[in-house]
Amino acid sequence: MRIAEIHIYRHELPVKDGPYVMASTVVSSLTTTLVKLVDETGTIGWGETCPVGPVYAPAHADGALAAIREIAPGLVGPDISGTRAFHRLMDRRLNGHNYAKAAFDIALHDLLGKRTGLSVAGLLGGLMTDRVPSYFASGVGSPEDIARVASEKAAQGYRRMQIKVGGRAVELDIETIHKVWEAVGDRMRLVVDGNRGWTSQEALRVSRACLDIPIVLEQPCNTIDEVARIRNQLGHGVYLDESATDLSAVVRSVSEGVCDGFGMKITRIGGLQPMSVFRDLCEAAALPHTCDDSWGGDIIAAACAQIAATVHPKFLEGVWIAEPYIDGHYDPDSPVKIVDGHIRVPQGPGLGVTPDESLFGAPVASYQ
Ligand code: 0XW
Ligand code: MG
Repeated sequence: MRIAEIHIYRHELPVKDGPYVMASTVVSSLTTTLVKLVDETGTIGWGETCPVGPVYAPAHADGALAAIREIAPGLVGPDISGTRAFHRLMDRRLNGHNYAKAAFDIALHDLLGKRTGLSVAGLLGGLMTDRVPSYFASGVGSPEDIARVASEKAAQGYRRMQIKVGGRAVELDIETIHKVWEAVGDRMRLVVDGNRGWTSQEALRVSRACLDIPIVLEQPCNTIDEVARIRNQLGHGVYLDESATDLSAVVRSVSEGVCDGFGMKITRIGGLQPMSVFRDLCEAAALPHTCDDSWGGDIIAAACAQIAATVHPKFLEGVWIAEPYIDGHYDPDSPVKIVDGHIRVPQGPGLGVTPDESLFGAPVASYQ
């Protein structure tokens, strides 16, 4: 197959009831970048990438657009023999910048699904389920507020919650963890996400102060080395998120036994093709993981649900999508929604969503 046209769009996603606060960043509105591929038969595929501001990860919205502009001209015309070959083609245009390549990768999977009549989950190995568990992620907030949110989310059907901490006195983080545990107990699995915000000593301190509470610590410190230094002294399991920057970081973390699982984002690892390799590595190592992204609308949400549906349920920690923080949907007919703490995998070929592209205005760049 050959790509005949590429169109790039940008769209603003204001944070509902914002801002959204994490240890290292406060965001009120996110700029998402959408990629529309059209092949020689006129079949269309959509992709998306939406960094959650410029500080959360080494990624930002203008960087995504610049990288997409660098790559796009080389994708129009050549024969695309498969998804791995497509990545090699992108790698010859630009070194790194996984989060931009992911938008093209997602669009190619959508397009291939539409050409073949298969869902993206079908292309990536096949559905294990048609309904995947979501999890709720709070922002950093007062112990009382987060405990109240936790009770509400448990009542709404969520079975897992991520509590954001970091960027403030650890005493407040410790109090928040205790208050949430008192409020919901075993009704939800609790993950405490430091978003790189604690020092090794602070992470140790929190773990010791919460020894009787069954939490997992997600990305407590900035680097793999900082986590490795205290790993054997922690009383809790550790998941890596931001530090699992690519497949080689994942292989290193697994082989060195640095973590017990991962929070993983499709765009960070480069798209659905590397995400499916990551899924298989985790299953081989018997490590659980999420299927998330940092932010984005229905295209990203559909991609997360499609890959998550292919993960063995015993290793699927949950799927985070930004839907609770966004007003409206790209696809009015098949919106990707969380109902009772779960997401129904979109039906139909490809991603199973068709955006109303009038929402995005005129393309910011086109190639043919
Ligand atoms: C909760 N998330 C999946 C959404 C935000 O992008 C941060 C992220 C995380 O786990 O760090
Ligand atoms: Mg995280």
